[in-house]
Amino acid sequence: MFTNAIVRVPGSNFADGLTSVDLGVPEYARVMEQWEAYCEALKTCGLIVTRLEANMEHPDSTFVEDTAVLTPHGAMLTRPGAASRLDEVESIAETVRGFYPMAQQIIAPGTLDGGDICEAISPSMKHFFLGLSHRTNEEGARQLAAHLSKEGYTSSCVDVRGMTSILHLKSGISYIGPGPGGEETLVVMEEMADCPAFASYDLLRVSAAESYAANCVRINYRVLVAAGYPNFVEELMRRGYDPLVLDMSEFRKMDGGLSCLSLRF
Ligand code: CIR
Repeated sequence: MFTNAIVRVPGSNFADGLTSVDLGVPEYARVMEQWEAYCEALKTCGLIVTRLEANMEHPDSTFVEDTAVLTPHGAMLTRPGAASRLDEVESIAETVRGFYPMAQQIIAPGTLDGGDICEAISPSMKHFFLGLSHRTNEEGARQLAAHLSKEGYTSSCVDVRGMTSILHLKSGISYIGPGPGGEETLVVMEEMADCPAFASYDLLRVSAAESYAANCVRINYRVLVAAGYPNFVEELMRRGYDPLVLDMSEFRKMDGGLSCLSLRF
């Protein structure tokens, strides 16, 4: 069960952040509307939400997930792979250390974005998938794996560098935990569904047409899902999950998804 979340208010220069997609310029009023709805959803899931002020020096800094990896045992501050995002970590470190005084940090030449780290933790599962991407390198993954191993977690790398349609590992997969029948469920986009690393999981395949929906977030008894993907929502419900649908159109324009807007712990 999660009890807390850290979020950061999007700055009015949000549209100046990095993007690889051509979906238009985010409209700030709608960004804020969608972001407030997201924060409300976190509260609906039972979380206490710590809200950080907008950081105008870093337009991507509302994507707080990329700056830390938090587990029930400890924290690792990251070293983001995009140069423009490196200093975001400094601006969140104090808040993270308030919850995790012993927080560690990825050091150079390692790079790592939290969006590449997919935890699969349940009473019977203590594993992390570490995505190797254009943001997270082998050294970053090695440092995190060593840290997680001390905390009693296993981990394995999944190379997504050849997948041009996704930025991070979690753009393509999400662990949504045990379903009502106890099945360990991994949501996967079609392109990644045959990856041998996922063979022991109960896979919920997301069709190519609904690929963006693969970035969803299980929080306690709910699953946050992006609006506009009815087949995925139907399949989640059929399996006994309780989806909470949120409009993500403005964040998607900047390569953002549901998981990247918060750190949950
Ligand atoms: C970036 O390119 O870094 C941001 N515009 C989007 C980051 C999304 N983060 C995530 O999915 N964890």
